Amino acid sequence: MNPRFIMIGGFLGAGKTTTISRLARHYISQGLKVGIITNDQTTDLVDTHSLRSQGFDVGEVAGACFCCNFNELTSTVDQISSDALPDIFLAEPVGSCTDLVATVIRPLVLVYQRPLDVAPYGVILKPSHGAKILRRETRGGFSPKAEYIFRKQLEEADFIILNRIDELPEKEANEIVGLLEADFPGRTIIRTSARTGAGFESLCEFLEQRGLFGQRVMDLDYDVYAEGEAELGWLNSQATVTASAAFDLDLFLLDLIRRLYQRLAASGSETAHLKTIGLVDSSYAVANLVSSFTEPELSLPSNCRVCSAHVVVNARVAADPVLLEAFVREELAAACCKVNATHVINTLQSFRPGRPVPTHRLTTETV
Ligand SMILES: Nc1nc2c(ncn2[C@@H]2O[C@H](COP(=O)(O)OP(=O)(O)OP(=O)(O)O)[C@@H](O)[C@H]2O)c(=O)[nH]1
Ligand SMILES: [Mg+2]
Repeated sequence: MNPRFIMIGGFLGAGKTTTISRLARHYISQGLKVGIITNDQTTDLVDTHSLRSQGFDVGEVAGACFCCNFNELTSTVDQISSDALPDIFLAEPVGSCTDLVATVIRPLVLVYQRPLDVAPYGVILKPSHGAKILRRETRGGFSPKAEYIFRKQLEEADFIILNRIDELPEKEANEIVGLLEADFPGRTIIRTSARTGAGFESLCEFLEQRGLFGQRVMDLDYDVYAEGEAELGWLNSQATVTASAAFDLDLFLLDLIRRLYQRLAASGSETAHLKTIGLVDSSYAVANLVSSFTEPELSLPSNCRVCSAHVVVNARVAADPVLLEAFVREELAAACCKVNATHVINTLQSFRPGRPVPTHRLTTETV
């Protein structure tokens, strides 16, 4: 049997990594071998560290999105396959990318030499920003160009995953489903919680389907897409934090995210996803913020007191990257000061994503 290739899309902070981690655990518990492929515009990706810390076999495509770095995607598939061929690949594209059917799924089917059994393409809807965008609220949130990307991501989906139902009142979930049905008629919508596992039976069932999937090639205005992506400041950084007395790693990360949350809120910058991981030997903790109007949270606690940790910060925020860098440098210093720690920033990249130039773009309607 050819390996199954499951790509899970969705906007920044929608829950892709959490969903992929849960799917990986599910498939592994069935005795299947799973390979995960992460993707980012640059190195030091929190998701890669987080998934590897959970024990998964992870290959990372760094430096550009899957579509612009297609050959790196296929060589990562080859690398993961070199020991033993996985039964299932789980792939997470960059959350500001769209046009993935034409630039990733169809080239995997039509150009790549290794036969893959490509699953229906599911896109996760993030309720915090999604509800505003679907309701066409003009207040708060992102610019129209970033919203264009959000909508285009949903348009090309074979099915839409409404995530975070654990915290979404049923009335609001029903409203979002109604708005999705009006804007994207005919799409199956699956309600899930990647946190609790609710709805995952239906998700796994849908992912098992075979047929005419991955066919929704779209008209896309690459100028608007590029400008929408470039409105985001992107920052990846990795630091070593050291103290003479042990400090609580979870509280440290949460304090750092809270500080950044306050700085970004004060500057009126909308957060797409702010995430940080603290790594110590075999323990790790992750803290996140997924919008300016939700609370920072500790998504994966370590329950550890430590004297030293590697701390990786990833920020995707509608803000000038220079400002973002200043905030991260200042608030990391302040968070360290609070626990009487010193720190060294080992790497830091902050930039606006460049114009997407796909390696392939296959727009014919059928195979
Ligand atoms: N309450 C709740 N939180 C969730 C759920 N799924 C994800 N989250 C949280 O949402 C945040 C973002 O989740 P990720 O899985 O990192 O999102 P992502 O789509 O991979 O984000 P990017 O890779 O940055 O685009 C984390 O704090 C998760 O713990 C869910 O079903 N319920
Ligand atoms: Mg992720």
